[in-house]
Amino acid sequence: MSKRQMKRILVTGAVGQIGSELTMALRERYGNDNVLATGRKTKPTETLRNSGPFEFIDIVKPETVEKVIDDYDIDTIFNMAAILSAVGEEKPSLCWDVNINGLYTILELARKKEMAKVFVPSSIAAFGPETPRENTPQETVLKPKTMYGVTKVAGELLGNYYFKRFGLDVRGIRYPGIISSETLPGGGTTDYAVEIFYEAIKHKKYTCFVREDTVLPMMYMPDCIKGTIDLMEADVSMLKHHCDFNFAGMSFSAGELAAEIKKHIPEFNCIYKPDSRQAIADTWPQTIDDTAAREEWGWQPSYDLPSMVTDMLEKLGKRYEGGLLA
Ligand code: AKB
Repeated sequence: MSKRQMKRILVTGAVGQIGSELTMALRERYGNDNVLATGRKTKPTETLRNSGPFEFIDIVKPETVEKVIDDYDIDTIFNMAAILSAVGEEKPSLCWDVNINGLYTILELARKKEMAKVFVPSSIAAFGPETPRENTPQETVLKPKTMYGVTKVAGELLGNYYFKRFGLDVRGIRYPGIISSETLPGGGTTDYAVEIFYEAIKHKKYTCFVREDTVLPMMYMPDCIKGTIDLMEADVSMLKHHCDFNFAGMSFSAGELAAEIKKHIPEFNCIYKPDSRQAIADTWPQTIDDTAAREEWGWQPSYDLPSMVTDMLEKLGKRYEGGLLA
């Protein structure tokens, strides 16, 4: 296993919720011109477009990926392009195509071109109803009941296989629900934990699509970005795991989140009308044991529920006042 550094980075799914902020953080760290942002069809924001290179690609069309890898002399890929859990249940075939065939394209190109590193995100969706829901262990039952979860388990196994079989340095994290103020998530089960902020500021009310007592693991974006980059920069000799790190920030119920927002916006009212996403949430863990991440690469989150809510409301509030959000 080589210990090559990341120098010329490709981010797929760079217009998405995590990809957009990850790209900006990587540009700050590795230089704007060294981080190529790519998307499939959504137009990038001006910030993303003007701060460094941007190209449209489709990860299920290998030739479009290979072209940008060659044109930009890429040695590292953060594969953030994905179909999330709720859309994955509506379109299972698309979910498989993007999350598995797309990932295979990325791993094969990375192997053939002897790249330094590849980041492959997994998710708490890799777990299922047979998994212990409290303090979910690192090594446990992986029997997801969604297509998204199936692709996440297969992605972890595939990444670990490429590491062992071909010596490709593939790394990955099981992301919880990610809460952020820059780009809205799309098509996930944990999206309510972001939408609630926009609606609380704009309309002082929100209809939540999971029950009030639904507890899920969540994380604030600054922690998510820091953890992702820290894992990728960790010395490979310290890692016993590779593509399947449990990764925890905080856990709270939808009702606890609404109550915390209400402390800042007393008029805010949240009502609960569970839809089909409730059944997905009910198969996922409530709290996560991330000892392996802490021990192997020093993971330590900074935000808890009160500090995350304060920061989110401050950031979104400023964007509304500045007319940046409609
Ligand atoms: C989703 O809800 O599908 C994602 C995830 C937890 O992976 N946010």
